[in-house]
Amino acid sequence: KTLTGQFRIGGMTCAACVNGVEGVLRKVPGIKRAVVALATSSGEVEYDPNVISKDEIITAIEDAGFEAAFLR
Ligand code: 9UX
Repeated sequence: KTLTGQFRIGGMTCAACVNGVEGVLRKVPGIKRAVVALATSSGEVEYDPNVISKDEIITAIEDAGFEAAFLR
């Protein structure tokens, strides 16, 4: 099973931030795909809800030093 979640990600100011957030997310177990956009301060994540929750994805983003909120 795969779900798609969209997140608002605050605090990214350059392309390296984007790469950093994507790199962190892609290493998290249960996350299958992560695409982060600087222009919209957002990211889309495909994940296995049996392995990781939306709240845990937000925590992973925050642990990387950015602000995160669930969009839908
Ligand atoms: Mo860019 Mo982000 O220089 O934490 S990597 S500001």
